[in-house]
Amino acid sequence: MTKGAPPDNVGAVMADANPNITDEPAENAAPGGLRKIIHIDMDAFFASVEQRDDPSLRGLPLAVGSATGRGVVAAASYEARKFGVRSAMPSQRALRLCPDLVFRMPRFDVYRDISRHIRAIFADYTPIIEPLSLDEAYLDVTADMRGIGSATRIAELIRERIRSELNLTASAGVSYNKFLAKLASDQNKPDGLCVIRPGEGAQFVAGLPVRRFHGVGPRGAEKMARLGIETGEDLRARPIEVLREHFGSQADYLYRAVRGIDLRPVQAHRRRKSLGGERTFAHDISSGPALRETLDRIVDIVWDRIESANAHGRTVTLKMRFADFTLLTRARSVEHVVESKTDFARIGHALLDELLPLPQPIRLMGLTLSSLEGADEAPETVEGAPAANGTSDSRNAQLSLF
Ligand code: DCP
Ligand code: MG
Repeated sequence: MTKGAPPDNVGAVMADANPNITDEPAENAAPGGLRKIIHIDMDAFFASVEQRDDPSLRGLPLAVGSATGRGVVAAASYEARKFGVRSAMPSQRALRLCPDLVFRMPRFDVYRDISRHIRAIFADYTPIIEPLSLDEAYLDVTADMRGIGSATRIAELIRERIRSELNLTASAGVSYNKFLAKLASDQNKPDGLCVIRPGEGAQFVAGLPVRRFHGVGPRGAEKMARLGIETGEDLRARPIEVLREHFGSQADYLYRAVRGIDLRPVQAHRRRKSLGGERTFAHDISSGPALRETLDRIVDIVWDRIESANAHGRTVTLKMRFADFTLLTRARSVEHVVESKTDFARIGHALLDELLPLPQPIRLMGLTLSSLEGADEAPETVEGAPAANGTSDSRNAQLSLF
């Protein structure tokens, strides 16, 4: 990917390069009219569950995760967030920001049970459910199968049931595509609801920082900042060719999204094929101890994800990208499944040890578990937005359900 200086036309509003994309809402229509999509996301999920089950934790800044060594915060209660504590932050840093921070270890079995329960609630309103993780999902409620009358009302009913049946809160976003529904659920967190009505999407997106867009991770946001792109409006001002040059396969998704257009259908019952994570370093590394330590950190994060997804897999793949960008992968499979974090780490280290000493420093390391059985449905990757698909040819916008 090109880092490069911002192009000459920074700030200029360019004409749409793709004549097939006009504007929302008609471009978002499924055959028969606009879709009605709800995105539901539990509030401070792991932390709220711990506060629910242990009243002494209520009102306190709480982090779920390990406080020791190289532990990271998995979830932070809203009280902790006031101090700047966030998911994925090293616990030691979180403690510096908030010395009174209380830590609890995660209880994945409990989170999984709750996840099953909320999915059962969703299923009372639609069969078209696409979970993104244990605590969030897209629902397509276009069909309104229970005749409730509005997508907003369905979202309210779901939130009320989560509160009464589980004693937890969820936030919901209601809109006419996935991109907007997810932005909306984040808008009034915690315990909030936000509706983006047909015709409002592009304007809503224009004022938001790009890091809030699903598919734009921290690295993507940094890259955009280097190009002078901070908000949806900035992004919209860039022609498709420029986005393609800098953001490759993500360009078309971004180009549409920033216009409030997202054609991706809600996909029920997708299955993961693999689960992993990777890390790019600020400085290339090559020494054995540094490589091993890095691998341990990746194992910590990836194994959490594997547990969250209840995934069981047989193949571990180590990936390294060298300073000159050449890629090397090494994989090993076990006969049954990789049973534990210790096994996962052991195989990862064995793969690494076989490659030492490295011919040159590396800039990225990743570890993946694949040949999965029984994993939860696939979430979209955090960094790479999924390709848009589906078609839209109907201008019969059906606005009433909002
Ligand atoms: N999680 C994790 N590691 C991360 C991010 C999240 O283990 N880097 C876990 C803990 C979270 C849960 O996944 O509780 C859900 O993630 P969310 O991003 O939805 O965050 P929360 O539900 O904690 O907070 P919010 O109210 O912002 O949704
Ligand atoms: Mg959440």
